[in-house]
Amino acid sequence: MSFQDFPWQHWAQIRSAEPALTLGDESLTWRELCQRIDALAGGFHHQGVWEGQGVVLRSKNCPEMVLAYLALLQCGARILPLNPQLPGALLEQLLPDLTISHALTFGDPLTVTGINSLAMTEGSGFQVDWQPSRLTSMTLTSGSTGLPKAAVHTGDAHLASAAGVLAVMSYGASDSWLLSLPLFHVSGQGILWRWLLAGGCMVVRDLHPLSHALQGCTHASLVPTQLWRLLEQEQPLTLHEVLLGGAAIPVELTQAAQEKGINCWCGYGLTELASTVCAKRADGLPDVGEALPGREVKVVDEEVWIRASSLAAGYWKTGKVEPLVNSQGWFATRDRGVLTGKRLTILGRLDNLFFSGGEGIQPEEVERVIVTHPAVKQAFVVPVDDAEFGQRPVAVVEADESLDLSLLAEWLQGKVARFQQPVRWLRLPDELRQGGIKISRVQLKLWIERVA
Ligand code: 4YB
Repeated sequence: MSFQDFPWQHWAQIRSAEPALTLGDESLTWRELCQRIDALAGGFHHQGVWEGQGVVLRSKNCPEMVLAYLALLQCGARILPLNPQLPGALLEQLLPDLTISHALTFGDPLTVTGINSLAMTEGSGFQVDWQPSRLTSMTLTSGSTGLPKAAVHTGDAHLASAAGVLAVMSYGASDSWLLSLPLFHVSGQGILWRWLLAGGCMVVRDLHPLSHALQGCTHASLVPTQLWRLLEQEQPLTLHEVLLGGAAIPVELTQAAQEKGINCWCGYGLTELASTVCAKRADGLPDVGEALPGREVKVVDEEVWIRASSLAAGYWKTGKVEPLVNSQGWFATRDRGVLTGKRLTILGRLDNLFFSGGEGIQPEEVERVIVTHPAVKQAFVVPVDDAEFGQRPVAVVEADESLDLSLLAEWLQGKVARFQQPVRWLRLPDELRQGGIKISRVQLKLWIERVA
């Protein structure tokens, strides 16, 4: 489907009085949504936001952030949604190369020279033309080394991402997708663009507790740990479909969800690809399914390569868009994978592979076994330096308080090779949950070095 106007204007023409967006307790129709966006876009334009400018939107998900994202699109801005928990020192290094002129922040102001603060004031309506090839968003990658990069996507790429997912999952006008993952991550933006493509309903609410936020929602995107926590609660759910992703998805998890009547979809996605690349209905097998329409996947020397209409135009660097495809026109992901027929299985990140006494350890391979323990929700295997072995594996787990970790070490014996057995077991500390959807392995390693 191609839009002639901004998607919300399109839906306001044909579904004017139908519900579009639930913001906390307030419900907006497509017509009301258009009015709110017009006024906000007018306010931003009045404050000097022009087409093509880079604008920081620093917030955790909230109604204002969603309205601001849409209004900035209507101003033709190149939006950089930011995790409010990113440290100021990192932003000072990062932002100068991202050509940012304004920042809208909820919470602490952003003090980086040359960036003007924006306020949520209303003005008389404003819009640029809808141009699907305009660069609309910059999303930071969660690279394992160095500074994050900003993958820049056009509206076309976001809509191509949405179309691929909606070719397999049904989501229509009478469905509500909870904005259950942050807009500063592609998984949150994926929800928003699917909502805009389908003209369904999106729900923006405080996510704690998740079971309350989900009331009345038919769809959600979750990382595996969120679904584990949800399944522990007793509340009945209206949830029909859950799209899982972001990390390895244990089959035990999808089976437990299925028993509670939740249909699970296993997805594999990346920032550069504007979220989901492969997906399948959970079927008790550990693969992530086939490439969705509009994507091609191949494996070269164990590495997953992707070609897709949802691929970012490039990484933004001081006003230029640096291409991210290799000389053969593919995006090489740094993920290790195998194709069985057309179905892809992800083995882990090539960058996570380390050597211990000459033996290669792919941490995700060991983690997959640890999380099959019924008291474990999440596990990480991280290398620590060792004079004799070069590096040795240490396990960091999120597990039931009552679980004695030494029993876990015992339980693992015989389930993985001896060189893969972690030499220490630690509990995941709260300080490493930084508002994002993933725990950073770099931060984990630094933390282990501090506490060891
Ligand atoms: C995986 C993986 C998998 C990613 N097995 N490793 O809309 C969605 O698709 C969605 C729904 C729910 C939760 C998350 C999502 C996402 O978009 C996730 C996108 C993402 O994680 N992007 S990322 O750039 O932060 O990380 C990408 C990396 O994550 C990949 O390169 C893989 O290493 C890993 N990953 N899905 C195993 N199913």
